[in-house]
Amino acid sequence: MTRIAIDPVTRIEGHLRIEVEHDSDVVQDAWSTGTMFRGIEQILAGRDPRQAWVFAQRACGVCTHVHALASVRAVENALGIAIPPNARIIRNLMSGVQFVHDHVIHFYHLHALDWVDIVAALSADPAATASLCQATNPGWANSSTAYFTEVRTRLQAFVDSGQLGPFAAGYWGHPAYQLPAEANLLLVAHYLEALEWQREIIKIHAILGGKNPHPQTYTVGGMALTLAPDAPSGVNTTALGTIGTLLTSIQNFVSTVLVGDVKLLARYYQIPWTTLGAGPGNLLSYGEFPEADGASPAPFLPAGRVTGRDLGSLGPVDQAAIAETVARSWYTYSSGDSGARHPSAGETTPTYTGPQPPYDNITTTKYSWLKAPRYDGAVYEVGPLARLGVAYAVGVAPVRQAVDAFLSDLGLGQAALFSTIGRLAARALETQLLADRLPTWLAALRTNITGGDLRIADTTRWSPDTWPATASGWGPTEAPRGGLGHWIAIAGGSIANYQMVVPSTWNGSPRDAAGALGPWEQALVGTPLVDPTRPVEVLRTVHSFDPCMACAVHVHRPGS
Ligand code: NFE
Ligand code: MG
Repeated sequence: MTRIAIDPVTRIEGHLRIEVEHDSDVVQDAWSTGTMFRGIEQILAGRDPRQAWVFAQRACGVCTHVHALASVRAVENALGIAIPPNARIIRNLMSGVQFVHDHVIHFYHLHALDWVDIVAALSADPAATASLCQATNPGWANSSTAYFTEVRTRLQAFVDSGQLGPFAAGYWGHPAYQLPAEANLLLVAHYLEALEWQREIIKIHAILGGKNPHPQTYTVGGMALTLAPDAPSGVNTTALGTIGTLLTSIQNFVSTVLVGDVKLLARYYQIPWTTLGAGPGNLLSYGEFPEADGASPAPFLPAGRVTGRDLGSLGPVDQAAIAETVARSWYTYSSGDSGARHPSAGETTPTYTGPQPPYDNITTTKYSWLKAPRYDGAVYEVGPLARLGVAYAVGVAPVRQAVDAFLSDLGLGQAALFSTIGRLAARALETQLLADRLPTWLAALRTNITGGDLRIADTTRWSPDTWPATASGWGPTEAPRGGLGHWIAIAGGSIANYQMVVPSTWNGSPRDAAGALGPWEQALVGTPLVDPTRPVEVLRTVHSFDPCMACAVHVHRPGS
């Protein structure tokens, strides 16, 4: 047995160490370590619940607003506030755009280089790359030989300069890279195009939220925005027109470039990557994008659970069944045990017990700043694969069509979804489903405004005088990386307890009190390593979950 550690894992947000033990070049065991402490939950204690979202969304600058959304929902749930339809639609638009933006950046800028060999792209034939582009991304304008000649020249100049920047220290030339040179050049070209594109489309957040990251227009009870066709600023006719134009750009790029590229990559890597990286095979989604109002509005992507890698299975989500253990995490509970604790009774008491640097070979009982969230004691994966798996199980027609078409295109069965490539495919298909859905939400907003419904927030319970002495609630949302929940307890008008259970805590969790490995850890076991000194295969599977440790890393206390 030999141990290797990747520390830090790069092309993620935050600080992650992955350690694996391999034998005969196959991973036998794995440890996922969040290496910095999270402190937002303590910062929130004692504050005004109406302010919580402003602090909470600073959890992360990558999933830029989802903590604000979960936070206002938690307070609204605790105080029994129903938001008006326009606020619901604007929140959907903000979240939908966040998903699309985040997923595209993940594929091209955080994940592609695990599959795309930058140096090999230099030997591509531009004319053959143009043909490949026309077949992969039909109708996309940048598909000429001259264009790919120019991209190759730009890339060559970059490599010749020795200033590789984001391309430095890659495993270039590694035998696990399986793309032909032309596919490498095509994906490098789209890496660069996606950089330009993302900067434009996220202007929707600037229009609806004032800025990005960390939009400023959330409020408990709705949104704090001017809303009227002829308003001098805010959401007026001009703004709606601009959003519409940007949504068209989103649809074009996603359907033509992103989905084509992910299919191309999946075709070349389906052997062996549709049989590796499975994870726990249990999927959980809170559901998101409510398309109606009232107490239990039907979401576009439904809530539910799938178990045992079986899309025929379907169970409900009851938040009472969620609990976190800290047996292997650097926390203690005041009760002295480290077993299952529902988030409403959660405690965040950091207790670092080593190891000390250089941390070689995890031998300590506790090895992560992430807690271990479980549902009914079982390990669940959250994220795009979970959302689409649950939506498939529920029978959501566009999801079934998209998933079935993808699988039949590649000649794959449903089992292939539970894999590293399955996770990439689910993320790309979800991006397309949302890109196609966003215009319907904009149209609904336009109809409301034109029809004279300008309500954007319910302020009847704004004053703490109207609140009960104590109240508690939870705010679920789906963030790009998966199910996100905030739990709040209010007493005397202030926050008595605040707990956040984030997607990357589910997926990146360490072992629990029962010894069960977290999803990343499980997904790594069984992975063959072509060259253990350059473990690109480990990165492929960990990155396929799109880790964000920043959601687990906000306060670094010197000495802790
Ligand atoms: Ni910081 Fe996040 C998302 C949340 S955590 S990126 O998506 O919530 O995984
Ligand atoms: Mg937490």
